[in-house]
Amino acid sequence: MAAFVWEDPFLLEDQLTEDERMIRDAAQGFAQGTLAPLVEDMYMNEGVDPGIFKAMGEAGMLGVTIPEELGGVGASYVAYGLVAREIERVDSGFRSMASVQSSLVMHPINAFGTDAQRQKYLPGLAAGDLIGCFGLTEPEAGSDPGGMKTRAEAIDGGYRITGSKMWISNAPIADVFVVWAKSDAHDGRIRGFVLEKGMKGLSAPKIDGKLSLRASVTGEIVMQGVEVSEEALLPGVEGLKGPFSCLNRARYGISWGVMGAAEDCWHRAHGYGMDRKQFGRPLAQTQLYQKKLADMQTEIALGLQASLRVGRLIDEGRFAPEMISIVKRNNCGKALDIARQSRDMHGGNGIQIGYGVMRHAQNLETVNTYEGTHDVHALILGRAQTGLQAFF
Ligand code: TGC
Ligand code: FAD
Repeated sequence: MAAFVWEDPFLLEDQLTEDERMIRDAAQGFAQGTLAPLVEDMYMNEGVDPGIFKAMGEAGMLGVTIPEELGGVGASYVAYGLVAREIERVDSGFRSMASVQSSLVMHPINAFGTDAQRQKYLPGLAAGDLIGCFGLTEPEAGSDPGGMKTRAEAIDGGYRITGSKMWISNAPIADVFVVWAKSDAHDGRIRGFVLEKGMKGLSAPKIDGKLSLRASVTGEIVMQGVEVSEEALLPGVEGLKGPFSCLNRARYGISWGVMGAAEDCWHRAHGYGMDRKQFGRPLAQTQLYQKKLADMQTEIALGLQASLRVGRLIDEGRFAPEMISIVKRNNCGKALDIARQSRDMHGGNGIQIGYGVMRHAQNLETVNTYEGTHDVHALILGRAQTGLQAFF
């Protein structure tokens, strides 16, 4: 019989390769050493610091799955998930910055771009010298991106792009904008374009007043007849499968990331309950408190195991998007429940920034909503098992 490791009930550690453990250890060192000291100030003051991208780049946190010759790390999707878990253990906003850069900007340029686009953008994005954003959502097209209004009209030698994108992570500080538009030159099909900061007619105002994900800057993308040459088009994909295949990767990373945030909330609740005494004994010596810790441990162990399985299937080229819907939906919903529960278990102290748990809970409200809401992923899974479309 083996000893039970309460922090790692199914011995996830044993299931990782040596390379994966090395990348995870580097991510943990970076997240705890560089990001953790910044988080309270960034969160309280809605800090915006492009230098964080540079630090992430230097630490090898950007483009984990992108080939080394293009500046990336050339590692597995499991390694990418482990990095997301360590960064989000500190804050979902920091993970958001990194996963947009890696999965939503570097991936489409690598997978659907030309050699010239890869050489031009990927090394700078991997180093954090360039910051990227991904514009799919619009004010009137969120869960239903097929309803987008942004248009690319054909002009001599290129395109003129008009429209606006809403709720775009990194946009106010971005140098590189991957945007999706219906292209008149391609029978109205959705195409991807790479725009650059400073182009005439392009702006990205910051969205103020967020009560969640405050360490990650969010903005609009306003395109008033932005004229680009043919070189801005991502030639390798058309239709919604372009943005969705980027989302597959980002959603998968989120499924690991939120488990990192949940683990932080669980460990904080555990530590708090061991220290804090009421009625003459530690809170952790009460049945209700222990039941809550057991629930957290169970959901996290199951969630991590599921993400690891999906990661292995991605690495083997055997994944289906619905698998990712299961882990994105389950792990986000469970992490949000765990963060709210941990906040409650901390009593009054739980609302204080210094205890971290309410910040995680507020962040996870967003993570449960973006990249496909909890309910939209239920509809994807419902469609897969009934063959019946329930979106409309
Ligand atoms: P549907 O008819 O289902 O599909 C249209 C075409 O797309 C293909 N497809 C996929 N391809 C690859 N991967 C997937 N996951 C795919 N899902 C669909 C599909 O095969 C089809 O291809 P084709 O060749 O036949 O045209 O499209 P629909 O319009 O009915 O879609 C319904 C629905 C709800 C599934 C979809 O619209 C959806 O997922 N909505 C959620 C929107 C969303 O996730 N937005 C995310 C915006 S980005 C973001 O939030 C970033 S936050 C990042 C951060 O800060 O960390
Ligand atoms: P809606 O689609 O209007 O949904 C509202 C509610 O209705 C939800 O509960 C939803 O589940 C429900 N609903 C919708 N359709 C149905 C249906 N058919 N049946 C039943 N219920 C339904 N987008 C980007 O493109 N790039 C980014 O970088 C990005 N970053 C973001 C950062 C933040 C901080 C936030 C908050 C959002 C970000 N988003 C980004 C946008 C995000 O993806 C959308 O908010 C999300 O897809 C939901 O769209 P919506 O907000 O328009 O909500």
